[in-house]
Amino acid sequence: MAQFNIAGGVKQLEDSELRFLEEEHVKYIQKVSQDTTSFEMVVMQHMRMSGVYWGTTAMALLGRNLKSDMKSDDIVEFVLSCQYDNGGFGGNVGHDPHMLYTLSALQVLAICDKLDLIDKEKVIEYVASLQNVDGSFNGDIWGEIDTRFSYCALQIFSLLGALHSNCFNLDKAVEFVAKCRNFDGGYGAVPGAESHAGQIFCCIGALSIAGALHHVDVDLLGWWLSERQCDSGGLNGRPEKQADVCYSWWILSCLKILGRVKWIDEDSLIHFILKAQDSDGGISDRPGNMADIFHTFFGISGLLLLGYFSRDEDEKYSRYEDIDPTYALPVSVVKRMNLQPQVLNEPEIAFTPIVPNPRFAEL
Ligand code: GRG
Repeated sequence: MAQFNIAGGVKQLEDSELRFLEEEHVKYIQKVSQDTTSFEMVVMQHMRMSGVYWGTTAMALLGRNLKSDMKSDDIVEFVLSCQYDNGGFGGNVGHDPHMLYTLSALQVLAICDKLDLIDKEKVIEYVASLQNVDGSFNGDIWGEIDTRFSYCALQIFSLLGALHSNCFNLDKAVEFVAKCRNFDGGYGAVPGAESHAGQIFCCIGALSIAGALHHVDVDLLGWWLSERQCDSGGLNGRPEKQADVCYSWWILSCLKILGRVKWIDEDSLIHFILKAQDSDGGISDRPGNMADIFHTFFGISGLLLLGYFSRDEDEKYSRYEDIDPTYALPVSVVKRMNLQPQVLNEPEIAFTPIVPNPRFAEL
């Protein structure tokens, strides 16, 4: 019997009935996609574009028909209505353009195969205008700098076929990301900032898109990332913090790109993600909490990267799509667009990270 948690009103599955709740998640994603009036949706309205990306991508990964199951024509119309004359996209109609939502918009259009509907040169000009002389990128005209925006910019240029054009400086962009590497092998938001798994994803993703993974200290970073696994099986984003389902994506995608997924205990992470499902649909940050679309998308993506669905022998998941760890898009989209992210092979000799890392003895 599912348990009812009075504090959060969330129904959790017992260990004995633990399974992936496909139909419930599909209904949850459809409900959230139509919702513009609940409290949760009102407070998230400034980032609706990213919400649309999480929901649409999750449904594509589950092998659903986007036209009928997600009303993708309406979604494309919404995305187009958020574009500005300067080429950038806002997080919602009437909201200012920003790098984050420009990437989400392009990712949705890429999934729906509708990139031809926009003026690509305008978008390229907008993103290029946000690059600084040190290679970093601002998020918008107000000037915040963060490696998130480096990743967004490189993915946008790549989706628009402009990665190797001279409209921006790719070498400088790579140099800036490389400068954000810390003594522990991780990366932060700017040079010298604390290593954080979300920022590490952005830096590894950017370097993978640029074909510049030689900047990474692969074993040191692989060790730091695998150290993020907590007793619960879930992963945290930095030392001494709580595990959160979204790090299943931020960390596993990096380990996948670096060929080191086997360095974590996959079964206990699968257990953590499945326990974070609400039996009415949706996945939360950790077991017992309220579900949301962000964690639902990253929970499903984590299970895909862990190969959970290919373990099933009766092929009930055969229509599911793999997710590309660099682009965070279905692999079929990455192939259709002929994108070629760099990934590293698994090491030939199995390595079990030791705690503490012996290389710290040298410091
Ligand atoms: C296309 C997948 C994709 C991403 C686009 C926006 C972006 C690029 C990346 C965001 C990377 C990032 C910084 C993720 C972290 C998100 C998160 C859960 C932040 C919470 O930070 P804290 O400090 O949480 O509140 P902790 O877990 O450290 O306590």
